[in-house]
Amino acid sequence: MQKRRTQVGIVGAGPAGLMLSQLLAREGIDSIVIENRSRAYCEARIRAGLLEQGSIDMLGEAGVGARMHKEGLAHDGIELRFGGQGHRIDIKALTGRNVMIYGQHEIVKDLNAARIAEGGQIVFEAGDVRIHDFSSKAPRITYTHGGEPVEITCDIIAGCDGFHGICRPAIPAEAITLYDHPYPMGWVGVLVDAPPVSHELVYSSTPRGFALFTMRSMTVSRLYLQCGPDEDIAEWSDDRIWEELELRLDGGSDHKLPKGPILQKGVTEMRSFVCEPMQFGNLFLAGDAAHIVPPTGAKGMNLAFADVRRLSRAAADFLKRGRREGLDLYSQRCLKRVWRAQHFSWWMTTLMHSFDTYNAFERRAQQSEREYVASSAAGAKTLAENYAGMPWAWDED
Ligand code: RFL
Ligand code: PHB
Repeated sequence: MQKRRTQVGIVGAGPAGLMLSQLLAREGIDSIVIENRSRAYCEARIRAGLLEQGSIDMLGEAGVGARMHKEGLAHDGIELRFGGQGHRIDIKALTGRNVMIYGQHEIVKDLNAARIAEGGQIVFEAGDVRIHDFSSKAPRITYTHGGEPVEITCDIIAGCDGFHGICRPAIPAEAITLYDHPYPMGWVGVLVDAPPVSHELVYSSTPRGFALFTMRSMTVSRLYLQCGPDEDIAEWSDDRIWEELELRLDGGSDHKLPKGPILQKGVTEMRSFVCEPMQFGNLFLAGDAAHIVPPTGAKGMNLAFADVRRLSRAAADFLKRGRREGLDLYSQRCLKRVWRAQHFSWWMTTLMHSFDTYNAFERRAQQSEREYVASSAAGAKTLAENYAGMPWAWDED
């Protein structure tokens, strides 16, 4: 058995794990990231696209913002469409902040490159990853690499291994409360080699269901359609996707949907989930390992970054100065932002999707809420403030 030692053992090389490793390195703290997939797989996984102002700033401060600033698309607003009309929400005018379109897989590439260039340690294609003794002062991670067993001893373990990872299930069930709220729908997502329909994102609510028109660049579109909860992507031919997108753009004359080859397609489930507390002994969960949101509010990766920003500071305070307060209060402090994003994501989802179970009253009340957001400065500002992301000062210690 090969034996290794580090200060922070990080399980998972997604945005949370890689950013944590990068922030810790900036504090002079040593970490090893253990990932069960290959680097190529992680760098090709198409997921999030929208960064809040706080995440944009954080990538810059972490020394990985150069390509994002060059290639990312800064957006000042979004369009909500319903009843055949578009309503622009001017995020910049309402909050003084903006958002950025830059693919999660590009961020993962930038973080991998930066970590590896600085001598950071990331183990890809690790097998049988397990965590042990995390209630003690010397937690361990074991895994196999190239068929060889390896053991890492560390001071703390960061569980950054996503919703389906091994860290959260390792916590004794009686020590945590799980809040789980599935939705009766999913999203079909496609990546298309064609320019976006509009220079800003369009969130469209129609009686046929919701659609989102977003992008990865000015030549590649990312399009989503509300579908049933467990749908098979094989049921969604390219023709069916285009027909549904046209109908749900509900565009009248002001939008013409550009078409092109579909490069990738898949179905995403919709769920709200929180694990409380997000820690046990010397194991700290961050990102999707601790909580997930439906993608309507574009909050998942942004929350993952907020968690690891806090965790990196708390870990530095403990490992450099022996002060444990930040670690002890990690979960409590994270959860204020987590629950704000949970409510906002649930609210955006219920605002814009069609629910088969709604009665006539619920449909009219939902319509009234959409009209309120689009026509009242206070309604629009609430959406804008949450969409751009609450500033760091809002939940600073
Ligand atoms: P990840 O990205 O799931 O990374 C976890 C990593 O852990 C690895 N892993 C393991 N490693 C070792 N051993 C094991 N046993 C392991 N099990 C798993 C995995 O291979 C992976 O590399 O979690 P992380 O880092 O917390 O990041 C979270 C984000 O990925 C997620 O919240 C976002 O993608 C959510 N999301 C969005 N977030 C935004 O902020 N803005 C958006 O615009 C946005 N759009 C989206 C989204 C998610 C979507 N899908 C597909 C769920 C749009 C979609 C369609
Ligand atoms: C994306 O670009 O993939 C995206 C943007 C905004 C969302 C969800 C996904 O709300």
